[in-house]
Amino acid sequence: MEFIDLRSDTVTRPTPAMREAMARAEVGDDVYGEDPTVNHLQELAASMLGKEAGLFVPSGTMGNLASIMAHCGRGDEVILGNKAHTFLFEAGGVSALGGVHSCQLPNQPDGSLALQDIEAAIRPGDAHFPITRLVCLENTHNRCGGTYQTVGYTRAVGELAHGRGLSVHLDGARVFNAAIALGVRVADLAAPVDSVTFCLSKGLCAPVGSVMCGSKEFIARAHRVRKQLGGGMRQAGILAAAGIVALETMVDRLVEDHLRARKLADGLRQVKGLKLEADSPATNMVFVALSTDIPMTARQVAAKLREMGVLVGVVAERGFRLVAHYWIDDGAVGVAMSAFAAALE
Ligand code: TLP
Repeated sequence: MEFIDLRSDTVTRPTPAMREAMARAEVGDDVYGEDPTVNHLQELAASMLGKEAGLFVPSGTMGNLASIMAHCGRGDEVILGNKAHTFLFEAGGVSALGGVHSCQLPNQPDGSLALQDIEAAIRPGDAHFPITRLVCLENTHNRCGGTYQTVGYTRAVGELAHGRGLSVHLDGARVFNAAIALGVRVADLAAPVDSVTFCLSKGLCAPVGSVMCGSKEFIARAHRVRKQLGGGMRQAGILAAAGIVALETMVDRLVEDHLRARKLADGLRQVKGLKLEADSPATNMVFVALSTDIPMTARQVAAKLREMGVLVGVVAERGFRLVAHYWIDDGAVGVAMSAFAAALE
Protein backbone atom coordinates (compact mmCIF):
# COMPACT_ATOMS: atom_id res chain seq x y z
CA MET A 1 0.00 0.00 0.00
CA GLU A 2 1.20 3.51 -0.85
CA PHE A 3 0.89 5.41 2.45
CA ILE A 4 0.04 9.06 2.93
CA ASP A 5 2.83 9.78 5.37
CA LEU A 6 2.12 12.75 7.62
CA ARG A 7 4.40 11.65 10.48
CA SER A 8 7.08 14.22 9.66
CA ASP A 9 8.70 16.21 6.88
CA THR A 10 11.77 14.06 7.55
CA VAL A 11 10.09 11.33 5.47
CA THR A 12 10.49 13.36 2.27
CA ARG A 13 12.31 11.52 -0.49
CA PRO A 14 14.61 13.30 -2.94
CA THR A 15 13.05 14.74 -6.10
CA PRO A 16 14.08 13.51 -9.58
CA ALA A 17 16.16 16.70 -10.02
CA MET A 18 18.04 15.88 -6.82
CA ARG A 19 18.72 12.31 -7.90
CA GLU A 20 20.07 13.60 -11.19
CA ALA A 21 22.31 16.14 -9.47
CA MET A 22 23.54 13.42 -7.12
CA ALA A 23 24.44 11.14 -10.02
CA ARG A 24 26.42 13.92 -11.72
CA ALA A 25 28.08 15.39 -8.60
CA GLU A 26 31.79 16.12 -8.73
CA VAL A 27 33.35 14.79 -5.54
CA GLY A 28 36.59 14.79 -3.58
CA ASP A 29 37.74 14.02 -0.05
CA ASP A 30 35.82 16.46 2.12
CA VAL A 31 37.95 15.73 5.19
CA TYR A 32 40.75 17.38 3.17
CA GLY A 33 38.29 20.15 2.19
CA GLU A 34 38.55 18.92 -1.41
CA ASP A 35 34.98 18.10 -2.31
CA PRO A 36 33.91 20.88 -4.69
CA THR A 37 30.20 20.11 -4.31
CA VAL A 38 30.35 20.20 -0.51
CA ASN A 39 32.32 23.45 -0.70
CA HIS A 40 29.72 24.93 -3.03
CA LEU A 41 26.87 23.90 -0.71
CA GLN A 42 28.62 25.37 2.31
CA GLU A 43 29.25 28.68 0.54
CA LEU A 44 25.70 28.85 -0.76
CA ALA A 45 24.24 28.09 2.68
CA ALA A 46 26.48 30.64 4.41
CA SER A 47 25.56 33.35 1.93
CA MET A 48 21.82 32.64 2.27
CA LEU A 49 22.09 32.70 6.05
CA GLY A 50 24.25 35.84 5.99
CA LYS A 51 27.18 34.15 7.77
CA GLU A 52 30.87 33.91 6.90
CA ALA A 53 31.09 30.13 6.63
CA GLY A 54 29.15 26.87 6.61
CA LEU A 55 29.81 23.24 7.50
CA PHE A 56 27.94 20.25 6.10
CA VAL A 57 26.98 17.72 8.77
CA PRO A 58 25.06 14.44 8.55
CA SER A 59 22.09 15.52 10.68
CA GLY A 60 20.42 18.31 12.61
CA THR A 61 21.27 16.48 15.80
CA MET A 62 24.98 16.55 15.00
CA GLY A 63 24.75 20.20 13.91
CA ASN A 64 23.22 21.22 17.24
CA LEU A 65 25.66 19.10 19.26
CA ALA A 66 28.73 20.28 17.34
CA SER A 67 27.54 23.89 17.70
CA ILE A 68 27.05 23.60 21.43
CA MET A 69 30.44 21.86 21.81
CA ALA A 70 32.10 24.57 19.70
CA HIS A 71 30.61 27.27 21.95
CA CYS A 72 30.98 25.56 25.34
CA GLY A 73 33.67 23.70 27.24
CA ARG A 74 33.01 20.77 29.59
CA GLY A 75 31.06 21.90 32.66
CA ASP A 76 29.81 25.08 30.98
CA GLU A 77 26.07 25.66 30.86
CA VAL A 78 23.66 26.12 27.98
CA ILE A 79 20.27 27.76 28.53
CA LEU A 80 17.51 26.16 26.45
CA GLY A 81 13.78 25.49 26.51
CA ASN A 82 12.20 22.53 28.29
CA LYS A 83 10.50 21.67 24.98
CA ALA A 84 13.59 22.22 22.84
CA HIS A 85 14.40 19.45 20.41
CA THR A 86 17.97 19.52 21.72
CA PHE A 87 16.72 18.90 25.23
CA LEU A 88 13.98 16.36 24.46
CA PHE A 89 15.01 14.42 21.38
CA GLU A 90 18.78 14.40 20.91
CA ALA A 91 19.48 11.54 23.31
CA GLY A 92 21.10 13.81 25.88
CA GLY A 93 24.13 14.21 23.61
CA VAL A 94 24.87 17.67 24.98
CA SER A 95 25.66 16.20 28.39
CA ALA A 96 26.64 12.64 27.38
CA LEU A 97 29.11 13.63 24.67
CA GLY A 98 29.68 17.35 25.23
CA GLY A 99 29.94 17.37 29.02
CA VAL A 100 27.78 20.49 28.83
CA HIS A 101 25.33 21.21 31.64
CA SER A 102 21.86 22.37 30.62
CA CYS A 103 19.50 24.83 32.24
CA GLN A 104 15.96 24.32 30.96
CA LEU A 105 13.58 27.26 30.98
CA PRO A 106 9.84 26.89 30.34
CA ASN A 107 9.07 27.42 26.67
CA GLN A 108 6.23 29.90 26.26
CA PRO A 109 3.30 28.60 24.16
CA ASP A 110 4.77 30.32 21.07
CA GLY A 111 8.09 28.54 21.54
CA SER A 112 9.98 31.55 22.86
CA LEU A 113 11.96 31.83 26.09
CA ALA A 114 10.89 34.79 28.24
CA LEU A 115 13.65 37.40 28.32
CA GLN A 116 13.32 37.79 32.11
CA ASP A 117 13.72 34.01 32.51
CA ILE A 118 16.92 34.09 30.45
CA GLU A 119 18.22 37.05 32.45
CA ALA A 120 17.45 35.31 35.75
CA ALA A 121 19.10 32.06 34.63
CA ILE A 122 22.51 33.59 33.90
CA ARG A 123 24.81 32.42 36.67
CA PRO A 124 26.83 34.83 38.76
CA GLY A 125 30.61 34.28 38.84
CA ASP A 126 30.84 31.92 41.79
CA ALA A 127 32.84 28.70 41.95
CA HIS A 128 29.70 26.81 43.03
CA PHE A 129 28.10 27.31 39.64
CA PRO A 130 28.72 26.20 36.08
CA ILE A 131 29.64 29.04 33.72
CA THR A 132 26.70 30.14 31.56
CA ARG A 133 28.00 30.32 27.99
CA LEU A 134 25.19 29.91 25.53
CA VAL A 135 21.48 30.43 24.87
CA CYS A 136 19.78 28.09 22.37
CA LEU A 137 16.64 29.07 20.48
CA GLU A 138 14.55 26.94 18.12
CA ASN A 139 12.81 28.40 15.05
CA THR A 140 10.36 27.07 13.98
CA HIS A 141 9.62 25.44 17.30
CA ASN A 142 8.69 21.82 16.83
CA ARG A 143 6.97 20.81 20.07
CA CYS A 144 5.34 24.21 20.52
CA GLY A 145 3.35 23.58 17.34
CA GLY A 146 5.66 24.60 14.50
CA THR A 147 5.47 28.18 15.80
CA TYR A 148 7.90 30.84 14.61
CA GLN A 149 9.96 33.46 16.41
CA THR A 150 10.14 36.95 14.92
CA VAL A 151 13.24 38.88 13.93
CA GLY A 152 12.48 41.38 16.74
CA TYR A 153 12.35 38.65 19.38
CA THR A 154 15.53 36.98 18.10
CA ARG A 155 17.27 40.35 18.15
CA ALA A 156 16.14 40.98 21.73
CA VAL A 157 17.60 37.62 22.84
CA GLY A 158 20.82 38.36 20.94
CA GLU A 159 21.19 41.75 22.60
CA LEU A 160 20.52 40.36 26.06
CA ALA A 161 22.90 37.42 25.62
CA HIS A 162 25.70 39.37 23.98
CA GLY A 163 25.39 42.10 26.61
CA ARG A 164 26.13 39.44 29.23
CA GLY A 165 29.00 37.87 27.29
CA LEU A 166 27.00 34.83 26.08
CA SER A 167 26.64 33.42 22.59
CA VAL A 168 23.39 32.38 20.91
CA HIS A 169 22.83 29.24 18.83
CA LEU A 170 19.70 28.75 16.75
CA ASP A 171 18.32 25.29 16.09
CA GLY A 172 16.94 26.37 12.76
CA ALA A 173 16.06 22.88 11.53
CA ARG A 174 13.07 24.59 9.87
CA VAL A 175 14.25 28.20 9.82
CA PHE A 176 13.29 28.50 6.13
CA ASN A 177 9.69 27.68 7.12
CA ALA A 178 9.89 30.46 9.71
CA ALA A 179 11.24 32.95 7.16
CA ILE A 180 8.55 32.05 4.62
CA ALA A 181 5.78 32.33 7.23
CA LEU A 182 7.07 35.71 8.40
CA GLY A 183 7.84 37.01 4.89
CA VAL A 184 11.42 37.90 5.87
CA ARG A 185 14.83 36.87 4.58
CA VAL A 186 16.27 33.88 6.39
CA ALA A 187 19.43 35.97 6.90
CA ASP A 188 17.38 38.44 8.98
CA LEU A 189 16.38 35.64 11.35
CA ALA A 190 19.97 34.43 11.58
CA ALA A 191 21.62 37.86 11.94
CA PRO A 192 21.17 38.20 15.72
CA VAL A 193 22.61 34.72 16.49
CA ASP A 194 26.19 33.50 16.44
CA SER A 195 25.46 30.12 14.90
CA VAL A 196 22.61 28.36 13.22
CA THR A 197 21.97 24.79 12.10
CA PHE A 198 19.35 24.21 9.43
CA CYS A 199 18.20 20.95 7.87
CA LEU A 200 18.18 20.07 4.19
CA SER A 201 16.43 16.77 4.85
CA LYS A 202 13.08 18.05 6.15
CA GLY A 203 10.75 20.32 4.19
CA LEU A 204 13.55 21.05 1.71
CA CYS A 205 13.36 17.40 0.65
CA ALA A 206 17.05 16.45 0.38
CA PRO A 207 17.78 12.89 1.50
CA VAL A 208 20.48 13.64 4.10
CA GLY A 209 22.17 16.49 5.85
CA SER A 210 22.18 19.79 7.67
CA VAL A 211 24.43 22.83 7.46
CA MET A 212 25.91 24.76 10.39
CA CYS A 213 26.63 28.42 9.69
CA GLY A 214 28.57 31.03 11.64
CA SER A 215 31.79 33.02 11.66
CA LYS A 216 34.93 31.56 10.04
CA GLU A 217 36.47 31.17 13.45
CA PHE A 218 33.39 29.34 14.83
CA ILE A 219 33.23 27.01 11.83
CA ALA A 220 36.94 26.19 12.20
CA ARG A 221 36.25 25.04 15.78
CA ALA A 222 33.10 23.20 14.67
CA HIS A 223 35.11 21.42 11.98
CA ARG A 224 37.32 19.83 14.64
CA VAL A 225 34.27 18.84 16.72
CA ARG A 226 32.61 17.29 13.66
CA LYS A 227 35.72 15.15 13.20
CA GLN A 228 35.64 14.13 16.88
CA LEU A 229 32.01 13.06 16.48
CA GLY A 230 32.80 10.99 13.40
CA GLY A 231 31.01 13.33 11.04
CA GLY A 232 33.81 13.75 8.44
CA MET A 233 32.11 12.24 5.41
CA ARG A 234 34.69 11.99 2.58
CA GLN A 235 32.97 12.03 -0.89
CA ALA A 236 29.92 13.71 0.58
CA GLY A 237 29.36 15.77 -2.58
CA ILE A 238 26.90 13.06 -3.64
CA LEU A 239 24.71 14.21 -0.74
CA ALA A 240 25.59 17.89 -0.94
CA ALA A 241 24.44 17.96 -4.58
CA ALA A 242 20.88 17.26 -3.45
CA GLY A 243 21.27 19.96 -0.81
CA ILE A 244 22.17 22.52 -3.46
CA VAL A 245 19.05 21.66 -5.45
CA ALA A 246 17.09 21.94 -2.20
CA LEU A 247 18.36 25.45 -1.49
CA GLU A 248 17.95 26.59 -5.08
CA THR A 249 14.49 25.22 -5.76
CA MET A 250 12.67 24.09 -2.63
CA VAL A 251 12.61 27.13 -0.34
CA ASP A 252 9.89 29.27 -1.91
CA ARG A 253 7.50 26.36 -2.30
CA LEU A 254 7.37 25.82 1.50
CA VAL A 255 4.44 28.23 1.45
CA GLU A 256 2.44 25.45 -0.24
CA ASP A 257 3.07 23.17 2.74
CA HIS A 258 1.86 25.90 5.09
CA LEU A 259 -1.33 26.35 3.06
CA ARG A 260 -1.96 22.59 2.98
CA ALA A 261 -1.36 22.32 6.72
CA ARG A 262 -3.98 25.03 7.20
CA LYS A 263 -6.42 23.23 4.92
CA LEU A 264 -5.84 20.01 6.85
CA ALA A 265 -6.32 21.78 10.19
CA ASP A 266 -9.53 23.46 9.03
CA GLY A 267 -10.86 20.09 7.84
CA LEU A 268 -9.93 18.30 11.06
CA ARG A 269 -11.63 21.02 13.12
CA GLN A 270 -14.90 19.83 11.57
CA VAL A 271 -14.32 16.22 12.67
CA LYS A 272 -16.26 15.39 15.86
CA GLY A 273 -13.90 14.17 18.57
CA LEU A 274 -10.86 16.25 17.55
CA LYS A 275 -9.55 19.45 19.15
CA LEU A 276 -7.08 21.95 17.67
CA GLU A 277 -5.69 25.21 18.99
CA ALA A 278 -7.57 28.17 17.47
CA ASP A 279 -4.51 29.79 15.89
CA SER A 280 -2.89 26.57 14.61
CA PRO A 281 -1.07 25.90 12.37
CA ALA A 282 1.65 28.53 12.18
CA THR A 283 3.67 26.68 9.54
CA ASN A 284 3.63 23.07 8.28
CA MET A 285 2.75 21.20 11.51
CA VAL A 286 -0.72 20.42 12.75
CA PHE A 287 -1.12 19.25 16.34
CA VAL A 288 -4.42 17.54 17.09
CA ALA A 289 -5.86 16.17 20.34
CA LEU A 290 -8.63 13.66 20.97
CA SER A 291 -11.52 15.08 22.97
CA THR A 292 -12.36 13.38 26.24
CA ASP A 293 -15.48 11.64 24.89
CA ILE A 294 -13.42 9.49 22.49
CA PRO A 295 -12.87 6.10 24.18
CA MET A 296 -9.59 5.40 22.32
CA THR A 297 -5.95 6.41 22.74
CA ALA A 298 -4.05 8.23 20.02
CA ARG A 299 -2.12 5.02 19.39
CA GLN A 300 -5.33 3.08 18.77
CA VAL A 301 -6.64 5.77 16.42
CA ALA A 302 -3.28 5.85 14.60
CA ALA A 303 -3.51 2.07 14.08
CA LYS A 304 -6.95 2.50 12.45
CA LEU A 305 -5.64 5.32 10.26
CA ARG A 306 -2.75 3.11 9.17
CA GLU A 307 -5.23 0.49 7.98
CA MET A 308 -6.70 3.24 5.80
CA GLY A 309 -3.28 4.14 4.42
CA VAL A 310 -2.63 7.24 6.53
CA LEU A 311 0.38 7.55 8.84
CA VAL A 312 0.34 10.16 11.62
CA GLY A 313 2.72 10.93 14.48
CA VAL A 314 1.57 10.04 17.99
CA VAL A 315 3.02 12.66 20.33
CA ALA A 316 0.99 12.08 23.50
CA GLU A 317 -1.50 9.65 25.01
CA ARG A 318 -4.24 11.64 23.24
CA GLY A 319 -2.27 13.78 20.80
CA PHE A 320 -1.09 13.61 17.18
CA ARG A 321 1.26 15.59 14.98
CA LEU A 322 0.64 15.80 11.23
CA VAL A 323 3.22 17.46 9.01
CA ALA A 324 2.64 18.77 5.49
CA HIS A 325 5.50 18.38 3.01
CA TYR A 326 6.41 18.12 -0.68
CA TRP A 327 4.89 14.65 -1.12
CA ILE A 328 1.52 15.63 0.40
CA ASP A 329 -0.84 17.07 -2.19
CA ASP A 330 -4.43 18.33 -1.89
CA GLY A 331 -5.77 14.84 -2.58
CA ALA A 332 -3.75 13.42 0.32
CA VAL A 333 -5.09 16.11 2.63
CA GLY A 334 -8.65 15.13 1.67
CA VAL A 335 -7.97 11.41 2.26
CA ALA A 336 -6.42 12.14 5.68
CA MET A 337 -9.45 14.19 6.76
CA SER A 338 -11.89 11.46 5.69
CA ALA A 339 -9.78 8.78 7.37
CA PHE A 340 -9.90 10.64 10.69
CA ALA A 341 -13.69 11.04 10.40
CA ALA A 342 -14.03 7.30 9.66
CA ALA A 343 -11.66 6.25 12.47
CA LEU A 344 -13.64 8.23 15.06
CA GLU A 345 -17.13 7.27 13.87
N1 TLP B 1 12.92 16.32 14.41
C1 TLP B 1 12.24 15.08 14.10
C2 TLP B 1 12.14 14.18 15.31
O1 TLP B 1 13.36 14.01 15.90
C3 TLP B 1 11.17 14.67 16.35
C4 TLP B 1 10.87 15.39 13.54
O2 TLP B 1 10.26 14.45 13.02
O3 TLP B 1 10.42 16.54 13.61
N2 TLP B 1 15.86 20.20 15.51
C5 TLP B 1 14.53 20.14 15.32
C6 TLP B 1 13.69 21.31 15.66
C7 TLP B 1 13.95 18.97 14.79
O4 TLP B 1 12.65 18.92 14.63
C8 TLP B 1 14.80 17.88 14.46
C9 TLP B 1 14.21 16.59 13.95
C10 TLP B 1 16.17 18.00 14.69
C11 TLP B 1 16.67 19.18 15.21
C12 TLP B 1 17.13 16.88 14.43
O5 TLP B 1 17.32 16.64 13.08
P1 TLP B 1 17.90 15.23 12.56
O6 TLP B 1 16.73 14.30 12.56
O7 TLP B 1 18.43 15.55 11.21
O8 TLP B 1 18.96 14.82 13.50
